[in-house]
Amino acid sequence: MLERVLNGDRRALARLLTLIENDDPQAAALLRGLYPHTGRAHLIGVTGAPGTGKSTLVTALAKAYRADGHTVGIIAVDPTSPFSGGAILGDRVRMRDLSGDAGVFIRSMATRGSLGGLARTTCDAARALDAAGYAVIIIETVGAGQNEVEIARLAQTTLVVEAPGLGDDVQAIKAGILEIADVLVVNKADRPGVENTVRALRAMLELGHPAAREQIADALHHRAAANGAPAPDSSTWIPPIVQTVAAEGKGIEDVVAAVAAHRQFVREYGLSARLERRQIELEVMSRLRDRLLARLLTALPADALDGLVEQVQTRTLDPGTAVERLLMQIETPIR
Ligand SMILES: Nc1nc2c(ncn2[C@@H]2O[C@H](COP(=O)(O)OP(=O)(O)OP(=O)(O)O)[C@@H](O)[C@H]2O)c(=O)[nH]1
Ligand SMILES: [Mg+2]
Repeated sequence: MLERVLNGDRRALARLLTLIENDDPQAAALLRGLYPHTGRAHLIGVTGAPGTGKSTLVTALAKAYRADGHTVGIIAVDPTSPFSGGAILGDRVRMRDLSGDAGVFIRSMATRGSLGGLARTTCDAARALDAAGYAVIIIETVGAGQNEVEIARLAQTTLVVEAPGLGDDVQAIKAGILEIADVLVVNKADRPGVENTVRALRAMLELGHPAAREQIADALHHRAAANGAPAPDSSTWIPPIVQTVAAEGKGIEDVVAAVAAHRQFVREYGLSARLERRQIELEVMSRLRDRLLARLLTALPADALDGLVEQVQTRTLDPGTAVERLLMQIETPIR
């Protein structure tokens, strides 16, 4: 199966993705074998509020990359619920233009209720596509929750998609989603109010550099210091704002150019290795946390929480002490 995935066998790849999604032990073994063959694809994250046109944009981007001769893998993440089959179906319909193209592989992933596991599952799925040889991998997620931020961290370039007339132009900004943007796409530029959206985003960018930018600036500063020169002002990546009408394929080449410019910037300043290192650190820690938590929880008796919750509710116990009591019940060593 490993060989078949590496050779780009679509059925083997689909099967592997199912194993990954189901957290099957076989997936771990296969991923171990695939790992040395990963790290070649360019991962692009696409996120934003529901209905901003992400899937339409992803489809248009995939077509553009195909026209340039690149193979494209698409992962549409649906974190909402196991009952949102409709949304997934919608994506399939929207992306049907791409079906029949052997150079494109599309997969929808759902959480199946495993909170926190979604980022890991998506990461593994992206690795599978990477090992299977897809040159560009696009990951679409909805919204601005912790899951999306974590998923965006997997990507080398993250696009945040906004659209005019969603009622509240600063909605996404409040959720902190701008901090993860490498490229800001204002889609539905054919709609009224597009200038307001662009203006609001520009004002936000001018308010200062969010955390992610500081990290890059920090890396640049170290590099400049090593060369005995102060860091140049042009060395901070400011996310460009690109307007598109994804439904009509307008502005797509500008998005492709912005993604390429971001990639070039990251390479030019020697940031790729640094950012990857940081991503790996976060991933290993997050996997460790998940595993430790799962192990500790299985060590607890099934009814351990019930009595304690009642005591906390009746104010005979405080939550901190309740946790101490739970810890005392975990006798199994961690390993
Ligand atoms: N007017 C206009 N409509 C667009 C444009 N791009 C997409 N749409 C429409 O907007 C609707 C939502 O598009 P999707 O691509 O499904 O949006 P999405 O962000 O993927 O939606 P979710 O995945 O459900 O969050 C569809 O009816 C699209 O046809 C655009 O540039 N202009
Ligand atoms: Mg979508």
